[in-house]
Amino acid sequence: MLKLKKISNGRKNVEQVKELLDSRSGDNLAKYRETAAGILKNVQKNGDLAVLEYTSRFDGVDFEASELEVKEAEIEAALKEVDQDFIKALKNAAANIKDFHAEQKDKSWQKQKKPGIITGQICQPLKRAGVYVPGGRAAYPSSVLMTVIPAKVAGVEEIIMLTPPDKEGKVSPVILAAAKIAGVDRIFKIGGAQAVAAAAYGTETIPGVDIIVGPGNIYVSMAKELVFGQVKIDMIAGPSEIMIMAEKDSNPAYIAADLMSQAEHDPLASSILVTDAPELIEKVKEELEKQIKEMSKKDIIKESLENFGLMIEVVNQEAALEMINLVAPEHLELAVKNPFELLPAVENAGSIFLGEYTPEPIGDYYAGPNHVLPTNSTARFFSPLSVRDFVKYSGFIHYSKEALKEASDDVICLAEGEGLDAHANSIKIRKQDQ
Ligand code: HSO
Ligand code: ZN
Repeated sequence: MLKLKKISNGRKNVEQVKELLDSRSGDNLAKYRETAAGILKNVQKNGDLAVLEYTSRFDGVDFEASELEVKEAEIEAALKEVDQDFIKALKNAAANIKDFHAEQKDKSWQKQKKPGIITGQICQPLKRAGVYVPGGRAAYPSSVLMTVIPAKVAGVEEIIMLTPPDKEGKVSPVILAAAKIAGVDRIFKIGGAQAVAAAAYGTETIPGVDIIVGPGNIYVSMAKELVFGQVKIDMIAGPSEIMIMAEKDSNPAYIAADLMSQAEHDPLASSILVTDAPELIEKVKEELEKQIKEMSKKDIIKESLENFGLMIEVVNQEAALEMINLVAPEHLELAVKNPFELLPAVENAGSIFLGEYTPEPIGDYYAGPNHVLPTNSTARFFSPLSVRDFVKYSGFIHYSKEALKEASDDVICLAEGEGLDAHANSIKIRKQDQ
C-alpha cells in the first residue's frame, strides 16, 4: 500500500506544502560548497593537471590531456550505434524545440526620439557557452537538445559540452548523438565541480566560456553558484516537481500516470494533485497502486510519492488556483475540461500543460518549450531556459549638437546636484562651444 499524504482545506495548508517541498534540500550545503570551492581553486591554479587528477579520483579514468576531448570518429560511431528510430525521434524533437525557441529571438532596435536624438539597443549572442550534461542516471539526451538548441538559435559562436566519462573513459552514444543533432561544437569528458571550474576559468585544453548551463549533481550546482559573476549561469535546478489540477470528471488513470512520470526522476521529486473532488483522490490512489506495479523504477516512485507526494483537497477551483500560485510548481497540468479559461489565473508555474491529452512528458521531450525549468517555488521570479539566457544587450545613444544643447541645462543640474563637477563640465565644455 502506498502511504500518500493527504491534506484538505488546502487554503489554510499552504505552509505545510511549502515545508514539504523545502524539506527536500538537505541542510548540509556548506560542506558541499566547501568541497566545490576547493576544487575550483585547484583547477584555477593548476589547469589541466588538476582536471586530470580529479577525473582519475572521481571518475576512475586516467586520461592524458589530449584524451579529454571526444574525437569526431567517436561521434560518428555513436551515430551508427544508436537505434535509428531514436535518432529520428531526436531529430523530430529538435525541430520542434528549434521552432519554438526561434520565436524568442530578440532583435536589436533603434528609434529617433526626435530630430538629433537616436537611442537603441543592440542584442548580441554570447561568444561561447558551456553545456553540462550529467553522467549516470540523469544523462538525458532530451536535456542536451533543451540546453544546446536555445544557444544555437541565439547565435552563440561556439558551444562546448562537458560530461563525465564512464569507467571505460567513454560517453554514452545517445548523448553524443543528441549533441551532434543539436549542433554542439566540441565535447569534453569531464564532470563534477572540476568541469564547471575548467569552463569558468579555462585550462590549457578546455576553453573558458561566457555561460554555463545545465543540471548537475550537488557539487556541480555549488560550483555553478560559486563561479556566478565570473561567468553567467542559468539556474540551480532542484528535483523535479509536478502539480496536477483536476476535477470530478478527470481521468484518474491519466493523473496517476502523470504523477508517477515525475516521481520516477528522483526519490526527492514531488508530485502533487490538487482537486475539489474528494472522490477523485481515492480513484487516483487506486490507480497508483495498480500502475506502480508495472513500473521499472517502482522503488524510486514509491519513495518519492510517500515522502513528497501530496493529495490536496480544496473547496473549489479558485482555491486550487490560489494553491498553485503559492506553490509555483515546475510543471503544472490543468487536467480539466476548460483549461484555457483557467490559464489567465495561473501566475506562477514553470511550464503549463493544458488539457487531458497534454501529459507532462510531451513537454519533456517533444512539443518545443524548454524543460529546464525553475523549481523550489522559484517560478515566482525565474523563467524556463531560453534564447534570452544566451544573449546580452547594449544600449546606445546619439545626440546632435543642437539636441545636446537643449538637454544641457537638465543634465548639468542633475550632475551638480550629485556633486559631480567633472560630469557637469563635460556638458558645459560643449555648450560653451556653440
Ligand atoms: N522532467 C525533467 C526533464 C526530463 N524528463 C528529461 C525526461 N527527461 C525536468 O524536470
Ligand atoms: Zn521528466
